[in-house]
Formats: sequence, structure tokens, C-alpha cells
Amino acid sequence: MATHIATSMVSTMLRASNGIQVDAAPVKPARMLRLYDIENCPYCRLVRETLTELDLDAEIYPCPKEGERFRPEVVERGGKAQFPYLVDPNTGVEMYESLDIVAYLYETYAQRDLPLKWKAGRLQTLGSMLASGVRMNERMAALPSRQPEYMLELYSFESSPYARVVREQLCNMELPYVLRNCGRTQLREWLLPNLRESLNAEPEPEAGQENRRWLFEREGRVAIPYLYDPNSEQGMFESDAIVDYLEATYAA
Ligand SMILES: N[C@@H](CCC(=O)N[C@@H](CS)C(=O)NCC(=O)O)C(=O)O
Repeated sequence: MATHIATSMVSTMLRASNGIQVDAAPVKPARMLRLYDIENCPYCRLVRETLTELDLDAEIYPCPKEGERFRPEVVERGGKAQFPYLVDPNTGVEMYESLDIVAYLYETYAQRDLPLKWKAGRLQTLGSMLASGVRMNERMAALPSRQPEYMLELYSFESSPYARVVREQLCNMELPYVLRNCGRTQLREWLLPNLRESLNAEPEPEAGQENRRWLFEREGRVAIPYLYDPNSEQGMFESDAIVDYLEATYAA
């Protein structure tokens, strides 16, 4: 497990400041965005980073190699098995191409100019490829699972090395989930959860940080990742515990 987390941390470091800090989009989609995604795909990562940075939630439909659950939907809708694929039920737009999706999210929901780093999108793609490279040994092929009746909900931000491990497991098991983005807006949120506890410095989430606030009100603290399973009404912290729960509950 230690090396498993270590390479996830390297991935996080390679993406530097991406997928952490929030500058929330002023317009929130009324109906949830849908993203057909492969966790360790460098292109899909760019879209998920943008979702964190704009504080947009999305339904994630995992499409690992050899996956049979959601891949056919993408071929039916768009004509080819290429990921990421975004479906926006609010506008009827459906699209391939990570950098086009990033630009679309900025234009539609952030309603501001594309930041410079995304204008240099090819550089971002290159960096994201390096971050994927260090996680290459993590399986991206489908693991058989039973599909839950209600979608699981994952409280996550893109760059969290611990949340990544959970997202990989959800992807491999082809378990669809609601990605509840919990990027950071305050300096104190950078303190690790156990340090916050000993310093008695649990930051109260700011107004507008709805996902962090929900977690804070439910559990009295915020730590990422957090999985909520509406099927069992159970919620849990700790990436190891979440991965064990997914295997015990949904592996076929
Ligand atoms: N230019 C596309 C490239 C997307 C792409 O090549 N995605 C790969 C996954 S990393 C893919 O869809 N491969 C087909 C497959 O996995 O079946 C983009 O930026 O979205």
C-alpha cells in the first residue's frame, strides 16, 4: 500500500497546483454534467481538474479498457470509443476532446476567459501524460462488479493522492458515481486532517463550498476522500477503508 500511495503522490506533484484550488463557476448546471471517463487517462484528468477548479459536480461513468458497462453508450452517442466524452443535459451539448471540453466548461459555466494555462493546453496534456505514466502499473482494466441501485457519491478533489486511489478502484469496477468536488479555498484546508485535529484548527467551510459544508455538518470534520453510499446510507473516510468496502460490497 505504501508504494501504491507514493506513486499517487508523485502523480499529484507532477500536476503541481492543478486540480486543488477553487475559483468557483458563478453558473451551476441545473442538471448534473455526465462524464465518460478513464481515471488514469491523461486527457480525462484535464477535464476533472477543471471540474475541481470550477467547483462543478458531475456524474462519472467509468470506461476502463475492456469495460462493457458504459463504453457502448459512448460509441452509440458519439460514434467512437474515445474518452473523455462529456454530456451536458442542460444544453444538449455532447463532445469529445479534453481541451474543447475545458474551454466549453469555462465558456458556459465560468463565463470568463480561459486561463493562460489552458490556452497552453498542449503543455498541460504533456504534464498529465507524465502523471499518468507513474500510475501505469495500476490496473485500468475492468473488474467485475454488481451495479448499485443508487449512484455512490465521492467527496474528492482531483489532486488528492488518496482520492485518486478510490477513483481508480471505482473506475476498475465500472461503478458509476457522483463526483462531489471539494477543492480548497482557504489556507487552513492545506493542513492535514490529523494535524488540524491536534491543533484544534478544523476550518469551517466557506459559504458556497456546499460539498465541504455538507460533510462538515454530517461528520463534524472534512477529510478527503469520503464515500457516501445511499444504498446502505453509510458514509466513510479513509481510502483503504473505502476500497475494502467497495470490494466487499460490490465485487461480483
Ligand atoms: N485528443 C483526445 C485524446 C483522447 C484519447 O486518446 N483518449 C484515450 C484514453 S487516454 C482513449 O479514448 N482511448 C480509447 C480507449 O481507451 O478505448 C482528447 O484530448 O480528449
